[in-house]
Amino acid sequence: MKTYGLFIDGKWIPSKTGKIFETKSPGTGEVLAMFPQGTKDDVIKAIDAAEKAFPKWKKHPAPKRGEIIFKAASIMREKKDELGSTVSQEMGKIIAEGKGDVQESIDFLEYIAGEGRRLLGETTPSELQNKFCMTVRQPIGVVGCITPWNFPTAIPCWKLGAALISGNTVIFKPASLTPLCAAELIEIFDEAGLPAGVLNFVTGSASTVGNEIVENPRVKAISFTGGVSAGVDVYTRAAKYLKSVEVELGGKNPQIIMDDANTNLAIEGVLFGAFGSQGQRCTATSRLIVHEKVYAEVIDNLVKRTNVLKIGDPLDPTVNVGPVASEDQLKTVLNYINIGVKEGARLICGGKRLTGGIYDKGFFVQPTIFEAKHGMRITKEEIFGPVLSVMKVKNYEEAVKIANDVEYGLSSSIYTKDVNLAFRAIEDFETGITYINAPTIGAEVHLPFGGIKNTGNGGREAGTTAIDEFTEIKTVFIDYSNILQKAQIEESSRNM
Ligand code: UN1
Repeated sequence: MKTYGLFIDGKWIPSKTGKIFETKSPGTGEVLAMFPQGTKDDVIKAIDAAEKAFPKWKKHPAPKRGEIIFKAASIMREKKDELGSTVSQEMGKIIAEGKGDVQESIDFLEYIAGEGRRLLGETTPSELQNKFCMTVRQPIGVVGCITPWNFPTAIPCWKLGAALISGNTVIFKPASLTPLCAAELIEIFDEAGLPAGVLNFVTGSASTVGNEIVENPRVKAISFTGGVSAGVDVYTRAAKYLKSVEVELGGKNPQIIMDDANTNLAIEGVLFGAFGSQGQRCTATSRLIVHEKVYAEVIDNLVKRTNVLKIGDPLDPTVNVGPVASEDQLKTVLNYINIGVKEGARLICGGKRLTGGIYDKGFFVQPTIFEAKHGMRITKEEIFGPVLSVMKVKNYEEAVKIANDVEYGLSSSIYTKDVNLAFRAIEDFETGITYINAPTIGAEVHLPFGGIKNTGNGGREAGTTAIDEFTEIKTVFIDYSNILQKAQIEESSRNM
């Protein structure tokens, strides 16, 4: 059993207290590795190292920074299977999705490595003669990246890749459920040749490690992905120091099936969207809104297809659904199933924890479907598990009204062959991401990712927007006229 340290100033070191915690497989309960319970002092040490490394890293030309990130991507490519298995073992998503998580990491690192040759600013004309105007991007300094367990390699790579290419040095705190995936990333960045102190890794609790990252004024920007209440807490506490903060939070993502849709395709889509990664994606489909004309047919087929999904060991390639990520997660999901039943939603599929044999060792819950009425808690609150609420509607207008009547706004989907309706949906859905004839999951790294309403605070990760949260814009005026030129001052009064 390996006991990891903290990674500070280019070295793996133990935490001062010597306290450790275990990371376990949610499928088998097996302990996979041990990690230090980091302290406030550990974070301060990491900040010292990151501050010391910053001036040199900032001066390291961005394309050269890109070469290191590109190298990390190619090492990751070689280790894709191994790392994909770690993702599945530690987080519980099935192996195809574990490898997908790693592929998304590789894709993003390759994409953002190229950003080293762009990091674009603007040039514009001046209102005065012989004067040149432009903007350049500069790194912010020491930044904090706090990541969730549901995409244990991809989301860290979105944040670390964008922070590093922009020239920042980083304090990285992974979720305590998936530190092993994170540690393997650190080893890869180290092997790729990242200089000491540029990327520092501190494991431990949100209340100690996370708190110090958020509250220490020397950490200039925070990138956080997680739940809404934690996100609000991070955002408000960091506000005291006027830190730049980007939070990516929850979702209650709807898929609409219209009466003209290819219903088989739509059902395949919702199975993947609702039960992929056991519904533990911010983008998971948790509401299915179906036109009354195809409702009976959709329900019938959906239930048939859900009932044959194979639930089990996420490393078994024939398995469709793995365990949920933790005992807490299991409790939350079962609690919501209970709430649904009590609210009077009709349970039409699943609804139980699986027991007996291998199931006793892990946190396995059946993919669950309710026929629900809009307004019930299960149709409004983020469950983050394999629970789908299906609702019947008369027409498109009613569907959109229900789709939008939640606090979140991350992803949405509509299945229709009507091109006019598809374009109306793009305009009408109150979400940051909309899919036409595809499920609510499956974002690609070269496009912006994020949401509106309580899903975030306005930023977008990935895509051309990835570097926005990690760069300051400097506006530059270069006057080559050899005279004092005055902007905004009328010609006639230019005599001073
Ligand atoms: C998340 O759900 O937290 O859209 C991130 C997707 C992924 C990213 C999701 N590629 O499914």
